[in-house]
Amino acid sequence: MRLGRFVATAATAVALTFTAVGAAPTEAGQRKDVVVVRGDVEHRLKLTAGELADLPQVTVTVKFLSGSTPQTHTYTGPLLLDVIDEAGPDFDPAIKNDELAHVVTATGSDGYRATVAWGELDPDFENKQIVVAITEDDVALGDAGPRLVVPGDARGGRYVSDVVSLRLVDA
Ligand SMILES: Nc1nc2c(c(=O)[nH]1)N[C@H]1C(S)=C(S)[C@@H](COP(=O)(O)O)O[C@H]1N2
Ligand SMILES: [Mo]
Repeated sequence: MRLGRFVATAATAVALTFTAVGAAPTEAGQRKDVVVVRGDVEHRLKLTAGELADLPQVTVTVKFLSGSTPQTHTYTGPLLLDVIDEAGPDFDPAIKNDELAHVVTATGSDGYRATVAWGELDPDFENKQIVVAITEDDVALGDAGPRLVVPGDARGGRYVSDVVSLRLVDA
C-alpha cells in the first residue's frame, strides 16, 4: 500500500473512533485539558486547568448520592460565575432581567450534559457556590478533567466530570 493511502486509512479510523463515543463531534473532539466557554458571550474562551487555577479559588465540601452510594468530597476551583464572567456574558439590557432567562450547560468529554440556571449562581439571586473544580479531596483532577460541582443537589447528576464545554444559552 502506498504511504498516502495508508495515512488516509489511518485518518479515517481515527475519525470513526471519535464519532463512536456518541458526543457531538465539536465537543467530543475538544482537547481533553481545555474547557471552552461559548454561547451568548462576548468572546469565546479556551481555559486550561492552569488558567482555571489563576482565577480566585473557592472550597466547598458537598454530599451527594452516586446511584445509592453517599459521597462526601471537598472540591476547589473557580466559581462558575467567574469563569463565565471571563468570557463576558452577553445579556441584553433592553430585556428585563435577561440574565434570569439564561442557563449554562456543561458538557463532559463523553457528551454527558447538565444545565444550571443563571439565577442559581447569580449573587443577586440564589448565590449558590457552583464551582468548576480542579481539585477533589486535595488531589488535582488533572487528567480526569475539571468537574462541575453543584452544592445542595441530592444526587450527583449535575456533577459533570471532565468538562470540555460551558455554554451560556438564552433558554
Ligand atoms: N461526564 C460525565 N459526568 C457525569 C456522569 C456521566 O455519565 N458523565 N454521570 C453523572 C451521574 S448520574 C452521577 S450520579 C455522578 C457520579 O459521580 P461519581 O462517578 O464520582 O460517583 O457523576 C455525574 N457526572
Ligand atoms: Mo447518577
